[in-house]
Amino acid sequence: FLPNPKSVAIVGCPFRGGQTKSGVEKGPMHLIESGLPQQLAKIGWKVQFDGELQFEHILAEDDPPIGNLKNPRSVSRVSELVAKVVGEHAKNGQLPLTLGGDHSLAMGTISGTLEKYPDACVVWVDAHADINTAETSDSGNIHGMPLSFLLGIGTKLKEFSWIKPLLTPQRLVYIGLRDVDAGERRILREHGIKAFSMHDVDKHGIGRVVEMALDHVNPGRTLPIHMSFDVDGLDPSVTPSTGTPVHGGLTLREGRYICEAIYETGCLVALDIVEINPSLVDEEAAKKTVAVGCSLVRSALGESLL
Ligand code: HAR
Ligand code: MN
Ligand code: MN
Ligand code: MN
Repeated sequence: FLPNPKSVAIVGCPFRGGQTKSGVEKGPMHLIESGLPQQLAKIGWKVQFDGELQFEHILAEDDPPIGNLKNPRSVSRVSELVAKVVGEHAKNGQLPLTLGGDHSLAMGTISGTLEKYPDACVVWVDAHADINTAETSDSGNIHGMPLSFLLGIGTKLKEFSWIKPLLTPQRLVYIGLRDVDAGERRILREHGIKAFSMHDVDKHGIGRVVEMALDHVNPGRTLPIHMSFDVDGLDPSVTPSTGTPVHGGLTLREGRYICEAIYETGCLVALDIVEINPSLVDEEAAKKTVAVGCSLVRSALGESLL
């Protein structure tokens, strides 16, 4: 499925409305300015980047909570636009690389991927399950909920009626989980969704975990893969500049190994890198986190170590 010639379209999404900390909207520009487009060109990709998407005109000026959901109209409109842009790049035969921004954007990116590849599977790398519904979420932050919308779980809201719940539970797999809410555990169990926690990574090693994850969602390695990578899946010592760090995460090598192994399948069709917040901690931490973000993308797009 990898485009040939290799062609990547960078979709910069300066959006923070899925959570409450400011600064995550600056993530995409930091990745760009640290040279990500040039790095991808250097490893053989034709790179299209026409500047970040502009969201100001579609952010709802008046966006009171619906139930406990924060910024629901803005999140919905932004994701709907992202779905269109990602879907168009995919239809053009490009690999959409979405730079966040917070993880609510995945409602858009995965919707866009499924538009072109209805049988795509999703590899979700994260400390969190991001599968709360409006009913189970304590925070009301929609970045903790995108997968419930994509799966069509929970109360349907007319504001999000553009989302086609095309993702099925058996086409989703997680790696890196270690902060899962009680309501999310129930959802994972009820829907039989496969998840590899940090316990599994410690027990089996990352090589075996990625193999088992792919055997579950993509047994013949014949389905397209959308990888959604939240940098908080890595340990905070590796990616400190993120809004909800959780200790005990993936090492840099484990994170890059996941990306390398997904590239090796030849099935990657879309990639998200989200939740880099350069305004948290300090400048050194931001630089480090951005550099790690770039290295994950390079690994997923085939940078070889030898
Ligand atoms: N589970 C919590 C919630 O729903 C925390 C979610 C934190 N989310 C992210 N995305 N950083 O993975 O609010
Ligand atoms: Mn997370
Ligand atoms: Mn928690
Ligand atoms: Mn996430």
